[in-house]
Amino acid sequence: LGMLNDLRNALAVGGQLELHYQPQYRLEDDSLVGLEALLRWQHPRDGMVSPGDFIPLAERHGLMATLGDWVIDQALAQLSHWQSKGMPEVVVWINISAMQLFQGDLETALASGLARHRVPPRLLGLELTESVLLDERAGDIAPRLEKLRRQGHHVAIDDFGTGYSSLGYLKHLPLDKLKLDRAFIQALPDDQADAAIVCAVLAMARGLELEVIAEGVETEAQRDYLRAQGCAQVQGFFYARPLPAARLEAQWREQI
Ligand code: G
Ligand code: G
Ligand code: MN
Ligand code: NA
Repeated sequence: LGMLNDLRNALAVGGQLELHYQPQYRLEDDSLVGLEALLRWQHPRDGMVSPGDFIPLAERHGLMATLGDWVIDQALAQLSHWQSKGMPEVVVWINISAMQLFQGDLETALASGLARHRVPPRLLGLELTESVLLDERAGDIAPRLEKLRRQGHHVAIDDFGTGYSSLGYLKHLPLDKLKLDRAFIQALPDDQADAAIVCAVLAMARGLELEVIAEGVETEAQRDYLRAQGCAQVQGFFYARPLPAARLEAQWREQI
């Protein structure tokens, strides 16, 4: 409960939460095409706390709407800042939790943020983890996603392949992109089972006209293998770790 009060305090006082940004590259020409925004909490005593720890806490104790709204606002403020500095257009992808999708008013939070920061919706992508689709409240997720896409957002399924969901949803849900989970990338190119799964997902995605990004690319051999198999995009420590906005921007400037 100490942690919970500390999180409430962090949301109230500001200055402890931060978004870091991890670059996403198109393999065809190594160009920067996107950034994934990842939440970081610098706890005043305990140092960096992982979102894997405090997001579940926020979800259990009714703080997720506030935290999610903060992420939306922060990402849009950053996009607006980069726009005003004339940086090239890239999509910033934020992670959306099940709670945000089913309990809060996500559409309104997004629409008012876009208007306030004067950012076009196509620049803010939404990542939904595959397990969201299994959520018992997910019965009517298709119209929700349809609405978000009508608002102009791109929608990606995060951690694809790890959620125990049936592939049938790919037929019914309006999606733009699959994020192939890093569990399938780690042992490439040697592991024959992972290689078979990755190739099958790439073929399936082509047929369904979905983009694919491979997550967790850590080695040159993994990158080369994914390129040879026609994977469009990659993200991972081989290219860059998630970085604070200012550091990311400095590296980005060197690439353009
Ligand atoms: O960055 P890291 O590996 O520590 O992230 C751990 C988990 O927290 C990942 O599953 C990631 O998707 C999730 N996460 C990171 N930032 C956010 C965020 O802003 N919102 C939500 N809902 N999840 C996030
Ligand atoms: O669940 P999600 O895919 O949003 O999780 C993203 C998390 O994965 C982030 O916390 C990020 O730090 C982490 N991550 C990003 N690239 C790599 C990588 O190449 N290797 C590993 N092990 N983790 C990564
Ligand atoms: Mn993600
Ligand atoms: Na993932």
